[in-house]
Amino acid sequence: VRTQVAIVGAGPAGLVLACVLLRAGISVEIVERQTREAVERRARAGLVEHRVVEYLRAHRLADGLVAHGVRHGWCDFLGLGERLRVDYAARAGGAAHWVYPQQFLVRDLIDALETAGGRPHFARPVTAVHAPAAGRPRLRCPGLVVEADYLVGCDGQHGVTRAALPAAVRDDLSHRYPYDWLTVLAEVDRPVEGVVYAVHERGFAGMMPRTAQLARCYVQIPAEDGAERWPDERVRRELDARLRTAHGGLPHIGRLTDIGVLRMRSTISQRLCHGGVFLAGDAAHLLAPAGAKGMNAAVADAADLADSLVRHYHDGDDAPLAGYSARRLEQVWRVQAFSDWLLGLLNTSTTGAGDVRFDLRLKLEHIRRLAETGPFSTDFAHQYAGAGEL
Ligand code: RFL
Repeated sequence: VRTQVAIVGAGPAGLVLACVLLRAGISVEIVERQTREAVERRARAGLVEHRVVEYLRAHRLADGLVAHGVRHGWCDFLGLGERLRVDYAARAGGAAHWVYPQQFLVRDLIDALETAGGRPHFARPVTAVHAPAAGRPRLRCPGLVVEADYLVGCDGQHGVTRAALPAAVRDDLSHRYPYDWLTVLAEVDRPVEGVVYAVHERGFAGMMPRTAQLARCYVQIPAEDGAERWPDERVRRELDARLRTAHGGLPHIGRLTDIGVLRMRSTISQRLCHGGVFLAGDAAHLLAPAGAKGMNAAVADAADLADSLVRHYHDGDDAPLAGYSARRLEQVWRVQAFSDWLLGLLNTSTTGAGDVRFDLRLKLEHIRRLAETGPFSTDFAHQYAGAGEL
């Protein structure tokens, strides 16, 4: 098959890119390893930034999100017996998150793609990507070879596209944090009203709204600890110990599902293109998983690349495509710096000498400044909510 743009991976990045290009009259082939049912069931992110929602809205890709998502503009920090509310939407000129599970957004995007005439190839793992420095790129999967003007790898951190680019071109920069996060989906007896971050001497714990019956919870654990060392009872005990405060107010946690460990690491490639091949989303950068930035950055990459490709095909202007890597890396590093700072605030240092209460007392001081009005909390609010435009 010959096409203008070939896309590997039908996650948020690949699907947004495919929808925008197809509607602009550019031919697209999108190839996904998993079945449609599997990608529509994969529960991951849930907080969509203000600027991402605005972009999706402007491209008529946010109907489901706006109809069924919930706007969310504050978060609570628990620490040393205090519960401090950070009303970030008020400080960011009304910019807020929308709570909408990633798998619902993915389902909506697949529907939109099909309505626009797209036919995604599901259950076709790409086994090889040919990424020449000059000339047309190609991908191969069972029963199909696609040759394209441009090929975009939206196939995540372990995808084949990033592996097909020369390591010296990507020049990855990586960082390993000295702890991991256990993550579970918890059934709750009523919706979690808002994001809760607990800083605690036993380590961080967090609770994020997802649906009326489900919350995503996180528990800081020692680096390289295995999920098998965390039976339900132990997870429940730690969530209780770290999230309960004298102020109470959190829903009861019922059955736990989808237990996994997030290895806390970041990798950012220093170059996101090579010849006609581009990287977007997790394939280009695995961000520190705090502040709910991964899916949002993935859509932001797709939005930039879609606009750049439209300019190339409609106006013959190649400058936007040539600047994609530099433009996105500037934004991505800004987001990474924010997430890295938030991780430092949330996680308890388990290695340092001295009294853990000293560390907690310091954290509380930062949190108090986030809860007050002033330039510190205003800057946090803008970055956290993703104020402004993509
Ligand atoms: P995705 O979503 O991983 O999609 C990549 C797609 O590529 C397919 N694929 C292939 N297809 C064909 N051939 C191959 N050889 C292929 N190899 C892979 C995969 O099957 C898949 O469908 O990447 P994308 O589009 O870049 O999107 C990135 C986001 O999914 C990711 O950053 C977020 O989920 C991260 N993340 C969160 N981000 C947020 O913005 N807010 C959050 O609240 C948030 N919470 C989370 C998260 C990630 C989590 N996990 C499990 C990693 C919570 C969790 C638990």
